[in-house]
Amino acid sequence: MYQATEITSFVRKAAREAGFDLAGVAPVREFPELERFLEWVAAGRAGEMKYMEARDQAGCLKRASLRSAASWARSVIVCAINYNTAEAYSTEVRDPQRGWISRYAWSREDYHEAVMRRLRAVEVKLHAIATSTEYRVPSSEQEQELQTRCYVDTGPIVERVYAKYAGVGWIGKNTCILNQKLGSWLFLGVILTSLELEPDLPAPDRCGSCTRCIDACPTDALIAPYQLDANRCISYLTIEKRGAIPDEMREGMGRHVFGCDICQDVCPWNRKAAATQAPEFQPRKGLVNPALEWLAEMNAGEFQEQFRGSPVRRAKLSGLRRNAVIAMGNSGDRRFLEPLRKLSHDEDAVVAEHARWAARKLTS
Ligand code: B12
Ligand code: SF4
Ligand code: SF4
Repeated sequence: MYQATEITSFVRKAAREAGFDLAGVAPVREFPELERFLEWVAAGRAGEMKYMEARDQAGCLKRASLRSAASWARSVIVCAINYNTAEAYSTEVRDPQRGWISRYAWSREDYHEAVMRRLRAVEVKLHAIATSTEYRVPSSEQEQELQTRCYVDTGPIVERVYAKYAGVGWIGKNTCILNQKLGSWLFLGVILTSLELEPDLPAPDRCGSCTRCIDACPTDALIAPYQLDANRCISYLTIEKRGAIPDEMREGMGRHVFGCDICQDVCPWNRKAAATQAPEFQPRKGLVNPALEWLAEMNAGEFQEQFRGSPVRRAKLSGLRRNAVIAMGNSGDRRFLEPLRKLSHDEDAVVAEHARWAARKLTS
């Protein structure tokens, strides 16, 4: 007898045992928010993130539907883990010589690995239970083998939409998944499965009339409630964007060197967010408010050493140094003029050009 309810409760328990704070199940559907994804890509909001625009053989956007990428999938198990640590907001530092780094990125381990490890633990247990004699699943497709696939970020799926329908949280006006008890400092991970599990109810929207995130965004990236233009988002500019940052965006970036947390810092649902004890998410030495000059002058060897197994590697050395140089220009601290003059002749042309901009900014 196929006991969807029991297997679903078992999965939830397995997720808790693996260290997740939340888990739920969404059915595979063509949810209305996925239409928004099509509009978002068509409007060019993905910037240079070409992987967001990958298409299948029929020319359809892979991420917009699981139909082509995983036609066998019937349910999506969405797991979430709190990564909040007991540190002050990155932008609270007074010292102008220090930068702002988003809290997800100062972690000891890259979240892709930390979350994937836990997903795999759940996946193994799911396989064990689904094939045990007690629960053996007589699937509608005549005992076909159970299929599963785990993703953290890289799969052809808009994770937040499934998180909403799995009851993990609602999609806030800042576009992040927010949970009523835990807030939004959450990483998501998904397990696609061929099992028809019992779905959860979608989480209701609790943003109400609040617009704090939209009002606080320094670069007006939240162009409307629930709509983010990545081209204007500091997170995109500091992490994903290669080469030069458009001139008009540089000032608004403040002293951000990797990622941005402002639209979550201001969210009332994060006021009481608990801090995690998970060792992987505790900050690396020197990374909460890192010294800007240290980052700007970093060489390839130091970068490898300092950021081994860290999400910061994504920006690459050139991107991180470029970001640090912009932050120096935005610091208002003229002690940076001397190092910036040297950096204006850097062998990395991107760093050199941004250093000239920063020096001009400090003297203007
Ligand atoms: C590309 C990407 C980015 C891009 C684009 C962000 C974005 N908002 O799309 C950039 C680089 C900017 C980014 C930044 C961040 N990211 Co990111 N990112 C992703 C990734 C890989 C894909 C996201 C995606 O598909 N975007 C597509 C657009 C269309 O989605 P959307 O803007 O969220 O819009 C949705 C809704 O708002 C809704 N919608 C849109 N319009 C409307 C209108 C109305 C009226 C309504 C009701 C709904 C609605 O539909 C859309 C979905 O189709 C996911 C992982 C994944 N595979 O899903 C991680 C992910 C979303 N990122 C994550 C994180 C942690 C971050 C940052 C916090 C990191 C940081 N500190 O810098 C910031 C947060 C910035 C922000 N406010 O979103 C987490 C989010 C966890 C959470 N609690 O929500 C994810 C899920 C990664 C993970 N596995 O944990 N990210
Ligand atoms: S991450 Fe920063 S730049 Fe991006 S939408 Fe939020 S506040 Fe704006
Ligand atoms: S700041 Fe307000 S509008 Fe923005 S996500 Fe939080 S509750 Fe929603």
